[in-house]
Amino acid sequence: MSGDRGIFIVLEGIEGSGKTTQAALLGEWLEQLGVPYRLTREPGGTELGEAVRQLLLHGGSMPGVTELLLMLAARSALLAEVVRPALAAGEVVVADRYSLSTLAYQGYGRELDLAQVRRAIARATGGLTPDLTLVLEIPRPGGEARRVAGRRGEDRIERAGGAFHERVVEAYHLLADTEPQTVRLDGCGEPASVQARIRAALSRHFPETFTGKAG
Ligand code: T5A
Repeated sequence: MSGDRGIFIVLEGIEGSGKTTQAALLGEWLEQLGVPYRLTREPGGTELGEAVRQLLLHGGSMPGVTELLLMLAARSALLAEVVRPALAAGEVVVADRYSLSTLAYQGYGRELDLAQVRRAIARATGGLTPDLTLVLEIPRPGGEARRVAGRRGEDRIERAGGAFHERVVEAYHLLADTEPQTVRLDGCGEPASVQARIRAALSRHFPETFTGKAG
């Protein structure tokens, strides 16, 4: 546990892995269960964070370390304004991306010094770690196909190039096996099937909150 009263759950994975879709479905389930919850996304989720998101996804080029610090500036605001108060109130927080993204994209993708990235994350988050991170795994062409099918254009980070994104994919494989409280989940198939896997994982990890409630 994070030391707060609520539960902090993070959905992670490459672009198009289905995080946003699954976060919404998870919200529906929590609603049905009568469990108070909050959905967040990164970068974004606060007024400042949404302004920073515009710069990060639709602004011009910037050094990798600038990108890192902007991601973390948005995160520190989100934690202060939304996540910590929700956890303190006993809510379940479902976050669409968190620190695993920073390790994967800025650490491995941009090839910044990993120890420095970890220190910067710790500084921005005050050491708040998720109770569980679920990495939705799909092959990279699958994520790309979903983006195209959804008629969404590429943002600045999606345009970073094939080698960058291959490093991100490899990073997620590695981090899913090595980071604490992190599990891989098959993100392929119909959204309802993926959601069933997520609910089963939550029931296993948090039996007091979810046991017998999957499905
Ligand atoms: N970033 C972020 C960093 O570099 N460092 C950081 O620290 C952080 C926090 C954020 C970008 O910022 C980077 C990573 C990203 O490049 P974003 O747009 O918020 O950008 O995040 P993306 O992951 O790019 O969002 P996507 O919308 O592309 O991916 P999702 O949320 O994983 O996928 P989702 O649910 O939106 O689905 C995408 C499409 O696929 C369909 C959906 O309907 C949608 O059209 N879909 C499915 N189709 C078939 N089968 C399924 N099971 C499907 N699930 C969804």
